[in-house]
Amino acid sequence: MKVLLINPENKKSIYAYKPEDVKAFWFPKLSMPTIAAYTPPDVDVKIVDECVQDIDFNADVDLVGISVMTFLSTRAYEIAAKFRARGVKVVLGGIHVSMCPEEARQHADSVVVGEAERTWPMLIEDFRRGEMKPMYVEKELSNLEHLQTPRRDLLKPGAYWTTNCVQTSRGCPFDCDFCTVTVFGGNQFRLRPVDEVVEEVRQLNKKFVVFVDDNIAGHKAYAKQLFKALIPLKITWGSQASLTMARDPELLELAAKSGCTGLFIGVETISSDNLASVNKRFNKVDKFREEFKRFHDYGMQIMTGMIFGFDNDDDTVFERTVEFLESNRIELTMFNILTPLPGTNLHKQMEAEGRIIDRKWENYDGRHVVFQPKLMSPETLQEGFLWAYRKFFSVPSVFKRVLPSFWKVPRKKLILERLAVNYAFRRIVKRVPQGSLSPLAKTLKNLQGRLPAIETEGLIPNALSTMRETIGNVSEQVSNVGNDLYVKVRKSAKVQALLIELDGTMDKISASELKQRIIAAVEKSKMDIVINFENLKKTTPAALSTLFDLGTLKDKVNPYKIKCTNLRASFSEAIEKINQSGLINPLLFEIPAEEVY
Ligand code: B12
Ligand code: SF4
Repeated sequence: MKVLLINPENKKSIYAYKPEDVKAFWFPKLSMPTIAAYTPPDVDVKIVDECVQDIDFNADVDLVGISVMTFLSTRAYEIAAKFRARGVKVVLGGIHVSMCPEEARQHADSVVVGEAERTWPMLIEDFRRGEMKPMYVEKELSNLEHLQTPRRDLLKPGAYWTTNCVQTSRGCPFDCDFCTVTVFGGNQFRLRPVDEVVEEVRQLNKKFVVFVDDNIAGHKAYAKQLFKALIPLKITWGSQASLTMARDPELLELAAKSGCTGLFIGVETISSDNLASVNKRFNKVDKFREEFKRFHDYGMQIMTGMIFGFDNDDDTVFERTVEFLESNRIELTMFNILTPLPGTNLHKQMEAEGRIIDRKWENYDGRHVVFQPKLMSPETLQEGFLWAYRKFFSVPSVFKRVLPSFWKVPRKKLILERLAVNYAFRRIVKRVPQGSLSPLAKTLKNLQGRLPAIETEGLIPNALSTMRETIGNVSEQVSNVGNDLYVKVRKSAKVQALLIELDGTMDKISASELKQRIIAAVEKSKMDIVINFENLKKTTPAALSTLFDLGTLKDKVNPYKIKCTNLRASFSEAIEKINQSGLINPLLFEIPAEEVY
């Protein structure tokens, strides 16, 4: 009996990797090598990975198995149809099939739902007897003991950056709304016995290994045990981990000692509101800088996973994110557009909100906008994503990010490798459209920032937040900023207006600068401005009358309006004082927060 296992690739996509890209930084998934390992020994089994090989549709085979990720399902169904037209039976399996089994059934003779270590051998036996069932469902999750070693020998030799891929765990202890890992593997984090992992690594007899886990540090005690056991093997390795790894100094030290040279880390966004909205609160934005530094101090390279398009992302997110990554000297990044993958909470939520605008699975690759974003248009999101990619992999950015770690990296050769991978990414970036930032992005960026506040006399505290503190109801939003004035801006999703969030302290000088910026922003954006005073800690009557001084403000922004929310509730005392001095701006009007949020 002859079985052909196929890993599809959408070669029509401009984002598809070319053989030279695969050779430069790509490694295979273990899906097909694992299925091959569970194929009975008397069966002749071959693997074709379309990333590096062409499929021979006339091949002499009895059964074809295809591994299906969502964005490759269209291609997988195309391949299935070609073999089935010849009368060859086709089995589909993998994550997409497990999430959408009824859809996959339309395109195959049989589908395998869930993990297949137990069901695949059963399917083969049924097939031999001519009794293959239309669906095999694995309801249990195996305990990962005594797994067969994946058949890496069946992968095209020399085609990949590395094929030394080993899995130590399945699943993840977390459950981020956009991710399928926990949906597929259950929220049970399963671990392979350390000695079995070590033995597999030893048998590979290779200097560099990739652990294709979802979160290698998901179980700290296990990870420490594993890293200790790896030390004598004197390998170097890379993997995927959550930022929580940086919070355990012993774990980090053991990772470094065991040879960790780099990690892919799902940072996702630089907004804590975004993280909260997708159940990823364990990423702490205010700790990012310090946590990255801890990895860097051990000479480890960080590849961040960043996602654009969350509900709090507006036109400025692209530039801010790239600047943030550059300032933290992040060596590599994988930008993604938020994608509501089937089976995820995010998908359910977007579906319920009627926000899905594209149902073509080939566009669910993290590079296309398939939903309606909240604070920007789909076009702005698409263009901004492309812009960020190009900017991040531009030559000045590469030098800014990679070279400073020269002194920290234990072996200088690693720096050359890091430059080479950046160069390889540049090749891809140059093949795809260049992208652009929306004109609004610049306006918003110019308006926001930190303005120094010098005055210390006559400051009046925000009555609203004082009251909240007294009753112990301080929202997560209230930040611990210092004395300066912090200005955050975004476009309102509800009305045609720019929303300005003030935080910190506003004195006369910072108020005057803010006013100039507001005038410039109105001229450029042609929109009303709404200023929220809810989180401004302190200000002076003089600062408020400077900001709202009629003579300069009204004429300059006409016909647009400057509106406020939470001004009177926060600073009634200051307003009272201005009233007494007769300086209050009669056109300044307050609107309820619900109108704009
Ligand atoms: C390593 C990895 C990568 C690597 C390498 C990927 C590559 N060469 O394609 C990197 C980091 C580069 C990567 C990139 C991406 N990845 Co990835 N990746 C993984 C990861 C962590 C491990 C894959 C692996 O080797 N698993 C081990 C094998 C043994 O498990 P398995 O694939 O589930 O296979 C089992 C069963 O599913 C089943 N099975 C699978 N196929 C078949 C076929 C048949 C016929 C049968 C019978 C059974 C069967 O049997 C196997 C044994 O039980 C998985 C998560 C995971 N735990 O699987 C994500 C995962 C596969 N990736 C995912 C995604 C989204 C991506 C990206 C699109 C992200 C992005 N936007 O850039 C890219 C695109 C990759 C590409 N091909 O272009 C998603 C897929 C979601 C989906 N619905 O499609 C996953 C599930 C993670 C997630 N966050 O949800 N990825
Ligand atoms: S931490 Fe990473 S792997 Fe785990 S659920 Fe979140 S996104 Fe998925």
